[in-house]
Amino acid sequence: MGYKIVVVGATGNVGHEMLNILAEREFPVDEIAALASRRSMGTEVSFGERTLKCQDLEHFDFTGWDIALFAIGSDATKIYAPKAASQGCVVIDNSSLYRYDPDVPLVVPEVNAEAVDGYKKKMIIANPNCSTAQMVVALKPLHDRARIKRVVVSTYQSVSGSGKEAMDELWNQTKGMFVPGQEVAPKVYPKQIAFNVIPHIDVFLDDGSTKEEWKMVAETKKIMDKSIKVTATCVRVPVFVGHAESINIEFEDFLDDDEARDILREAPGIMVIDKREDGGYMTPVECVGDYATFISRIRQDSTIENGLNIWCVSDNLRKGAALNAVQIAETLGRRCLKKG
Ligand code: 11C
Repeated sequence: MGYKIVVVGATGNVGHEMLNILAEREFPVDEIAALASRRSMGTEVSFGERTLKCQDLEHFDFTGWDIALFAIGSDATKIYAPKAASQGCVVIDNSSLYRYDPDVPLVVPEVNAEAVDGYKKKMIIANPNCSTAQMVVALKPLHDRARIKRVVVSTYQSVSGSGKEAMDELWNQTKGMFVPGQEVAPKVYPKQIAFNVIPHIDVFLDDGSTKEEWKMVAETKKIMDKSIKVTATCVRVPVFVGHAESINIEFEDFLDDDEARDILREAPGIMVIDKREDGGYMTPVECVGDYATFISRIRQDSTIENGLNIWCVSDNLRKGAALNAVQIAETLGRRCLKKG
């Protein structure tokens, strides 16, 4: 016996990956519904070998459905997540709406799987921001061994994090650079993204940081340990899929790079690719479609007492969004909603 699963936002980048990953991982599905906004009603989406027709989110009755994976914006989530929850369906939400609510668990299963048990308060579990998810997977096993005091992270984030229109903007702007008269002005981003990098993701806050940077701080504390200090600089780069992060970590205890490498090799969800030679590291284009968080360039930071630098790469639509949501559903099934 399996679950009755709903995917909300099935035509988007993340919803599409949710369907793929549920099928790939053979999630025990008895029945599945793909939902989208009214204008996408009837659009066909793939679920393994099957084709599903999108149903209208607005009129969907969640009664009798077990789990809904939400991959729509916060505004629509605010309307439909409480509706699904009140009809008895557990919501796993990819938006930022509930992440900082103390009554909603924020979960990365490799790090805090047990937190899903708190789902009952609101019948909602939040999925973290993509840049946080891959970072905490990398940090957790190191924190368990040597206690992290402070993290300095710089991100190199792909355009798929901003949705399909942003991917089109990068593609069209890149092509347009070579055809006189066909230059494409920035629309999704405030500046040209083709052949450029933009140190600005999400809105600016009063202290000069951006919301994306704030999310990395607040979410790491909620998922891992509120005593960890995090400072982030988040940058958009002209890459379609795959976020990269340069992470500098300061520990309470000494941890050398060889031991860190061994710990990371054994840790769940991580693949270490770290040869100190040309090409002996991971890059975003190589991680696309993979489940792992890849760690490379593990090395001592000799400018502080107990410091390490690492390079962390992951598919932002998978571990950063859809895969993590499906892993939460798997964890919820194992721990709380057993079937059969
Ligand atoms: C980006 N990280 O790359 C964002 C996308 O809070 O879930 C996901 C935003 C979020 O633009």
